[in-house]
Amino acid sequence: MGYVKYEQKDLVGVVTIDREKALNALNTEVLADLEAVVDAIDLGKTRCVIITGAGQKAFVAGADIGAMSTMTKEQGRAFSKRGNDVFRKIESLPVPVIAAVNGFALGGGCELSLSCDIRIASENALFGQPEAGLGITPGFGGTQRLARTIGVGKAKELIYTCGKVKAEEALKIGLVNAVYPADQLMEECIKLAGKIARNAPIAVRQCKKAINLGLQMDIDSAVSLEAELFSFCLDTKDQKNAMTAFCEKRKPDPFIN
Ligand code: CO8
Repeated sequence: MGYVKYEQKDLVGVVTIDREKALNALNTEVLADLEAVVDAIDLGKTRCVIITGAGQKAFVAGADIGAMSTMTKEQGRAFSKRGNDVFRKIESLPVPVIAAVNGFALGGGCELSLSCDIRIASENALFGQPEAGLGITPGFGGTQRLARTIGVGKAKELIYTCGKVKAEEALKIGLVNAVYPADQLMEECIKLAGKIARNAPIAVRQCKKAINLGLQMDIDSAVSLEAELFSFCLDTKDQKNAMTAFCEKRKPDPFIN
């Protein structure tokens, strides 16, 4: 797992993509390491995950262009599938995932951030999908997740023009939830993760499931899924703890996993 580090900070897991000399660009080895680290997360003691890039300059500057430059169609298909499988795994983690975008988030880097639940950026972050300028399409879900995140019109504009989006604009178009000075980014992401981790862990997981799965469904099926997950929560120790405390006008006991 040489290219990806993991640190457990109480209930929060911090994943760092660490290939700094190539601005954390994703090649097959980095993707394999990322998958191994994600697979190894102990969900019994983790309520939120943060993904970031090593160094001050880049979150992830894209898929590895050198590696892609000589790929055959079959190798390209396999590489795209590899990235998509890992990103789907991240998107489907039962706990929320925050992208702490600490610099360039281009191509595959922007796509990685889009597979996370929430994006928080440093002031020097730069987003974009430069693929059309390199003679390819986005290949790790960018055409789909960017359109779902910021709307079809703006996503098409960015993808067709290879436009770059600075942090402040990313905030305006809803690509990120907040922007902080670089030296405060991790601290703020840990704070946000802490707010998530303080809530009932079973409920938070069901909320993520309801949003992610529900958005793929028609509205009737989606609200019915929500009702299922809501009623599932009614039978949990977390709900008994929190609602009993409310009725007794006291704080709930800390939620335990
Ligand atoms: N791939 C490989 N190496 C990279 C990449 C990358 N995406 N980005 C940066 N690097 C390397 C550079 O080659 C350089 O290496 P070296 O020191 O050995 O020359 C090192 O990182 C530092 O980069 P720079 O010297 O270029 O740093 P600058 O500060 O001058 O520029 C930039 C920073 C603007 C980020 C510049 O490096 C750049 O433009 N990088 C490429 C960004 C890009 O186009 N990314 C999108 C790639 S396409 C993609 O991600 C497709 C995803 C879907 C794949 C599906 C597969 C089928």
